[in-house]
Amino acid sequence: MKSESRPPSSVTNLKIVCLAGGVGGAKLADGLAQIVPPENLTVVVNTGDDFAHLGLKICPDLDTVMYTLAGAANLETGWGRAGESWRTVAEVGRLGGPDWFHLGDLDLATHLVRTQLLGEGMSLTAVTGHICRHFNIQPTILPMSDQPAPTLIATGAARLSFQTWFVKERWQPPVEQVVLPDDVRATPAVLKALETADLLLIAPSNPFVSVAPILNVYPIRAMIEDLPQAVVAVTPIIGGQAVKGPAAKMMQEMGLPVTARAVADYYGDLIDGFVYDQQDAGSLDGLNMACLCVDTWMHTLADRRRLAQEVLNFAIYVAGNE
Ligand code: FO1
Repeated sequence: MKSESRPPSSVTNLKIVCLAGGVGGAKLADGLAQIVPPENLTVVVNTGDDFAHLGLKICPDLDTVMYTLAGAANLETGWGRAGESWRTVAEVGRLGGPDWFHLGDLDLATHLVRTQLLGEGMSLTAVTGHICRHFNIQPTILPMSDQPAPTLIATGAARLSFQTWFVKERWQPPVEQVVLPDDVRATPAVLKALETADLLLIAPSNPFVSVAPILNVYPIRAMIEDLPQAVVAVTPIIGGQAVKGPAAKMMQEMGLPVTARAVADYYGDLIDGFVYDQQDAGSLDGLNMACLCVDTWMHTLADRRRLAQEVLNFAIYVAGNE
C-alpha cells in the first residue's frame, strides 16, 4: 500500500517518469517532451522486444521512442526512420539472408553503432544515452534493464521469440501466454528515476507485451506499489479496438473483455488513475479509482501535446487527492 503521498511540487519542476513501449508509448512520451522540462522527464522503455538479427542488437521500442522524440520517426508505421531507403535489406534478401524484418538503411546505422559500442563493453543505458545525444534528444530515455530480457510468446506447443511472432508471423498465432524472464534487474538509473519521481505515467502501450515486461523487471513493480507518487495509466483500447497492434486480439485470446475497463482492471491497484476515451464514456462507472474521459486519439503532433497535458493535469489532481 502507499505511504502518505507527497503533494506534488509546482508543475514546472514536477519529475515525471513514463513507462512506454511501442508506437503508442512513443507518442505520449513525445507529447510529454513538448511540455515537461527535459531534465524532469524520464522515459523507461521496454526491451522485451529486443533481439539479435544479422549479428546486430535490435532494440525496437528504444528506437521507436528515440526516433519519435527526435522527430525522425516514420509517421506511417510509427517505427523505423522517416525518409528511409531499403537497399541493404533488399540485397540481404537477394543474397539469401533474412529480409522478413525490414531494416532500413538509416535504421541500420543505429543497430551498427549500438552493436559496436555494446561490443566495446558499454551498457545499453550508456549506448542509449550516446545515441540520444547524437539525435539531440534532451529528455532521459532509459532501457528498463541492461540485461537481455526477451519476451516469449507461448502459442500451441511453440514458444516464439517476440519478433518472430510479431513480425514474421504477423502476430496471428493465438497467444496462450506471454512468457517473461524471471531474473532481470532494473538499472540504477531506472531505480533513481522511480525513487525521485513525483508522478508516474503508464503510456497507452500494450499492457501485456510492452508494460508488463517493464513491471516484471525486479524490483520495479514493488517500487511502484510502495512509492508515494501517483500512478496514472492511459488506455490503449478505444471503442473495443486497439489503436495499433495486437492488444485487442491478445485480450480476446486470453479471455479478457476487449474494453478500457478490462485494462484498468488489469492494472488494478497498481494505478491511482485511469485515462480513457470519450468513445467509451460511461463504461468505467463504478470503477473505484479516479478516471479521466477525454479524446485519447493521437493523430497529430498537436494531439500528442494535448493528451500529454490532460494526462499530466489529471495526474496532478490524482496526486493532490490521494
Ligand atoms: N514491425 C513490422 O511489423 N514489420 C517490420 O518489418 C518491422 C521492422 C522493424 C525494424 C526496426 C524497428 O525498430 C521496428 C520494426 N518493426 C517492424 C516494429 C517492431 O517489431 C515493433 O515496433 C515492436 O517490436 C513492438 O512494438
